[in-house]
Amino acid sequence: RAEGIIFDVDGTLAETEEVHRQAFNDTFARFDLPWHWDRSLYRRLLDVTGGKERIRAYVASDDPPQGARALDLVLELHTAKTECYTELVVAGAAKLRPGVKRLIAEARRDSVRLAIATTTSLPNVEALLAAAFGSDAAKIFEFIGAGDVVPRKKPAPDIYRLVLDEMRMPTFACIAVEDSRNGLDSARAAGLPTLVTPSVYTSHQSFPGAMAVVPDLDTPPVSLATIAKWRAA
Ligand code: XBP
Ligand code: MG
Repeated sequence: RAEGIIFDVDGTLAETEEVHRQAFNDTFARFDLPWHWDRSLYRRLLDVTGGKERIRAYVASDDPPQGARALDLVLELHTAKTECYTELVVAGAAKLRPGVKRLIAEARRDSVRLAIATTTSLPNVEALLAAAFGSDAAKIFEFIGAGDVVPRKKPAPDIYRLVLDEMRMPTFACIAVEDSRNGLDSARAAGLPTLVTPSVYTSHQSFPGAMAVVPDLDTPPVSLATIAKWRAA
């Protein structure tokens, strides 16, 4: 059976990308940048993980008005975006996806160790966990690998390697849960069997090498026994 489960956050624990998109757009408006990331543009921009990296990639490829000014402001823009995002999440803008709470509860009962590997910034993760789990939030995940703690974000394996190191767990004892091709490639490159629950922004992607792909953790209900069966297959 899996002795450790490492969860991605955005798209996996919760459908957060519409909230990220709103936070980016609200921030652009606050900084008087005449930019608006609509859904189809944002789907393409999600190929680049990390908010700062995403803004830079947008300026480089789309050459938008005031791009040069925005590049000077990336860190400031991103700090403001994080503030905006966490406010929205604390106010309840992102709900856990189906089955997430149930599988986490089962894992905790069975002493399966839990961690997080994400490209999103740590305050974003903490806001989501606080909104979803209340006073339990700090007890659930033994380690949260987030944001800029590694130089190369997903699809590089660095964040998963860091989390495995911190847990002092061998790769074969753990699995990853992801929603995107970038996340899958990252976890696979670190050697982790990976369960994929595609999200609104990734359902068009393909997931070669995934241990299993299911619509969400409740369809059908994914338990520790289900995961053990997939791993043995
Ligand atoms: C999620 C992301 C993140 C968020 C923005 O990828 O790409 O960049 O969209 O977060 P994954 P920040 O689910 O694969 O980890 O703005 O805090 O970087
Ligand atoms: Mg994700």
